Amino acid sequence: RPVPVTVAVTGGAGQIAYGLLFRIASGALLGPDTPVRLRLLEIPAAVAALEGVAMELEDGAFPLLESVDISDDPWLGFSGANIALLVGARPRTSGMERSDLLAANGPIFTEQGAAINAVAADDVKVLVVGNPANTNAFIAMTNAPDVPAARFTAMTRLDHNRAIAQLAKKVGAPAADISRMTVWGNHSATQYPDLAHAAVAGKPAVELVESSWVTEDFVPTVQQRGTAIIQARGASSAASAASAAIDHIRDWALGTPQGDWVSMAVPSDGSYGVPEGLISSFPVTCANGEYTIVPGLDPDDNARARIDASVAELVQERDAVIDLGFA
Ligand code: NAX
Repeated sequence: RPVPVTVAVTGGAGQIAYGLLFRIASGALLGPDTPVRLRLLEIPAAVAALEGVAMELEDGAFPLLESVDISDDPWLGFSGANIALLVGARPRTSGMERSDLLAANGPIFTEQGAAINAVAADDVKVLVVGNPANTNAFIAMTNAPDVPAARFTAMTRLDHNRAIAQLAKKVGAPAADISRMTVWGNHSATQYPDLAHAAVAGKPAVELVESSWVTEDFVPTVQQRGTAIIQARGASSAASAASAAIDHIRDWALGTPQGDWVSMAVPSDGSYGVPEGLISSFPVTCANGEYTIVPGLDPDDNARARIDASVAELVQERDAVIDLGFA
């Protein structure tokens, strides 16, 4: 019988987790042969609700689900974790500036980074979903000096999937026909969804759509999609975010298809002029449990300016959390 994988999930009683946990339990994360041990983390006020989620997981009688442990202590919750999904975060409430959000989340990701450093498995892979995701991941990474920095990533896969969906709809092709989509920068409205290298059934996407559609429709629609979902649903994206988190980890662990790539926010190695160590979204390929930033793309002047603007925002966020003493 294969060795079970321990998956820690924070924000276990939240709405993304409610979509995420049942798919993990069903085998969607690591395939139908890998048993899973879930460790769910919450704040004390939400532990009762988390007990309810754990009861429902039990009631699923999932053949692959070996155990479910719940805790409000990161030093227990991340113990032995091979995969850590940092979904819980302090939400932005009305009147809160972005700087307030950084300050509110700093202590959470400082503590969780330290706990991962101390008690997670040696091979731990970390995905931060909770916003501001890139900078929260930066804080966690900085507070985990013994874990290789490359293991700390943030989620732009939902943006990537949204971009694929928009292009697929535009050209009337199934999403499965779209390859080499790219999202650059921050998971925020400054992100740059870039279809310069995207293909539809192997054909360059730029030959199939008008450039005015790209600038006036595609890019703003992807950037504003989160807001559109909130307006329509009265709540932020949850099931689609959960699905994107599954995609991110599955591809990182099991590999990307030949000839395709995905978008992940990862610590920069200096590629594409992104300052080293900044957690920014890049096109990456994955194999053998590791990702590699796709080399040698040549962003045109417009793309360059868009990437630079998003990276400048990330630099500001990084400097703000360093000033606040979180990194
Ligand atoms: P919810 O408010 O439904 O759930 C969050 C849960 O996290 C709550 O139950 C809360 O008690 C818990 N939590 C807060 N602090 C915690 C801590 N220190 N340890 C453990 N648990 C803690 O939010 P949900 O809709 O699930 O969204 C979660 C996060 O994902 C938010 O920050 C949200 O902004 C972010 N998102 C990120 C996306 C991305 O693409 N990167 C897209 C979706 C989503 O907006």
